[in-house]
Amino acid sequence: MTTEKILITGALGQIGTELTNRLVEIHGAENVIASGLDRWQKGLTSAGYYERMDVSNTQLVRQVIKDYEITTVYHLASLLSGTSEKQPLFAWKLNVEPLLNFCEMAKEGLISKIFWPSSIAVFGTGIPKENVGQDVVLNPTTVYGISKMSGEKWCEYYFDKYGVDVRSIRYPGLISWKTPAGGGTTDYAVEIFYEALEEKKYKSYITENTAMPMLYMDDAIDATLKLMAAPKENLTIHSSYNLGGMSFTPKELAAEIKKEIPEFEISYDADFRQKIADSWPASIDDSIAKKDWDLNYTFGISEMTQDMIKNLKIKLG
Ligand code: AKB
Repeated sequence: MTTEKILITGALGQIGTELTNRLVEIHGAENVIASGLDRWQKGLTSAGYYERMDVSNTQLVRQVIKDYEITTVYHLASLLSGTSEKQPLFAWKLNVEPLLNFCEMAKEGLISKIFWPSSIAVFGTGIPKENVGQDVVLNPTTVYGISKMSGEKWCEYYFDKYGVDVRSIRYPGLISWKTPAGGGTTDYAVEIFYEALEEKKYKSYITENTAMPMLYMDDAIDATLKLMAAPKENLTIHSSYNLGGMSFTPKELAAEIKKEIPEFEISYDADFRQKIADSWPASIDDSIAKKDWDLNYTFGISEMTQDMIKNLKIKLG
C-alpha cells in the first residue's frame, strides 16, 4: 500500500482535474488532497479531501502540509500566457513565489518530492523554430515565459544546492475534453472542437500556418506520472524536461476536424496571442525525456481529433 500523501494545487484546473483522478486511482482517495480557490461542493473532485486555499498564503499552505503529513506536492496552480500578459505582476507572484515556498519546505524536510509544470513558453527569440533542443538559449518575451524560466532556474538551484527532488516538464499546449483550459495561447486547439460541434464554424485567433507543439491530456498525465515514478538517479535534467507531443497548425487541425464534421469551416482573425505564438517553437526535441524516463505518446493529431469529437458529442449531448 502507498505511503505517499499527495497535495495537488490548482486541482480544479485543466490538468488538475484529470491528474487528481489518476492519482486517486493509484494511491486511493484517502491519500489525495485536492486544493483550489473554489468553495467545496459535492462532486467537485474525486480526492478524499479538499482544501479551499490560496496557494500564495504561505502560512496556510504550510499548515495544510503539516496537518495532512504531505509527502508529495503536484503544484499546478498557475496563470497561463494570455492572462499573464494582462496581469504581469500578479502572474509573477503566483507563478514563482509559491514554488519557492514548496522548495523551502522540501529543503526543511517537510515534504520529499515536488512536481511543477513549466512550459514551451520558456523559449523565445533567436533560436530555430523547429525541433528545439533542451539546452538552447532561453530568451522568453512573455511574462508567463519569464516566470516559467525563473521557476526552472529555482528548481535547478534547489536541487544543486540542497538536493531537493523537484521534477518538471515543459508542457506544450494541452488538449482535453473534460475541463476547458483558460487564458492560454494554445487554447484555440480546445475551443475549436466545441465550436465545430455547436456552430460548425470557428474563428481562430492564431493564423492558419502557425505551428505549435501540442499534447493530448492522456499523454500529458501519463508523462507526468512516469517522470514522478522514475528513479531519481536516472534524471539528468533538473530544470525542466522538453516535451514535444505533436505539432500542427490551425489549418491542419481544421482539415482533421473536417474529416469528422464535413460542414465545418474555419476563418482567421489574429489577436494579441499571435505575437506570443510567433515567439514560441513550432516543434520540440524531447529525446532526453525519452532516454531518461521512457517518455512515449499514444495520440497523434488524428487519434486526438477523433477522441475529442467522440467524447465531446457525449458531453455536449
Ligand atoms: C499557454 O498557451 O499559455 C499554455 C502553455 C503552452 O504553457 N498552454
